[in-house]
Amino acid sequence: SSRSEQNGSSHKSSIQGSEAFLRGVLESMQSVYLNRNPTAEAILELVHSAENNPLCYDHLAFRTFGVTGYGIDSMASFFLDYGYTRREELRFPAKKLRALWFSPPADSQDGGGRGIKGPLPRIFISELIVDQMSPQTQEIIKKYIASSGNGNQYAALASSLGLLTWEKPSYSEFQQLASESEYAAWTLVNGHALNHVTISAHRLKTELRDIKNLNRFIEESGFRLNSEGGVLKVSPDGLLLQSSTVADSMPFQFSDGATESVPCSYIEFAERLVLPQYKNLPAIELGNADLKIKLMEQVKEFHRRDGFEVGNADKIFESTSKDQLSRVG
Ligand code: OOG
Ligand code: NI
Repeated sequence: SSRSEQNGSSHKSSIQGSEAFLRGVLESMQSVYLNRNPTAEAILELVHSAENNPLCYDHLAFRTFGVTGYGIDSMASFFLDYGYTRREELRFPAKKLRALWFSPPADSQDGGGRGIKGPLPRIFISELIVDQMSPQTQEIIKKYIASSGNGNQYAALASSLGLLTWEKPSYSEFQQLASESEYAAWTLVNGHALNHVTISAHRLKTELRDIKNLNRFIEESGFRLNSEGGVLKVSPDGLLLQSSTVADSMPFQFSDGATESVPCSYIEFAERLVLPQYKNLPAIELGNADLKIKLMEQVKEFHRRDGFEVGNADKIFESTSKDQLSRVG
């Protein structure tokens, strides 16, 4: 049989070699994520059925401990090897975090499907600046990192298998980290697991392509959105709009036998508006609704606001915080 049949797709420019492997790894990371996070799974299903159209991912995000060899680079190396390009750095001094984002290979395929099978997403990887933590917290983080051996070289593998590369911590160690940095505590128990996937709102086809409608739809369907600094996070230029759910939580069995609920992952939504220099594409001026829709379809991702925004991200990090998880209503 032909290669495209073997891939389970009738797409004529079937995806080959390294890109197929990259997509396979992302699929595995996603299946770990969907198994652990029923809210994310339900929302993907809900938006997909409301749309009756394939949905695309804007980005995927990971967290790491910023200790030499274990930080952003440990996860980034996989994406760099598979054609991603390093982009801007973002700093969060109050949270003692930094992040980098990576854009997908320019020559990658559209994918022709939904989610991971669509256009390849951006990648957002952050790290805790461990040497700015208290000595106690640093000691715990370094102990678990040491227990992982060369685990730092297998961050992507661990993520796609849903495994921690280090031993399970005790509950008191988790609490010590949580008292100082909820990000640190999250990373200790979730490791390299996908922190969130982000639905690309502007690439939806129904009125849900407007993130305000999407947010209303999600809330009316009974899901809670992260309210930190307001549900809708807007960049200073007004062109990057983001929102996210409050993370699901899961029982975690600690090494001392205690089983306690810990935050897992969440799902995010992002709408990227058309950049001012492309605003005057004829579509906008014509006032002919049919023509406008047709021409708007000519607007490509590169015509839109790219990248991330510190002010938005700072609030989105709170999607796994105790404050948001324990919020009522
Ligand atoms: C990442 C939060 C920031 C974005 O898109 O700006 C973010 C995290 O919670 O690890 O996702
Ligand atoms: Ni994000």
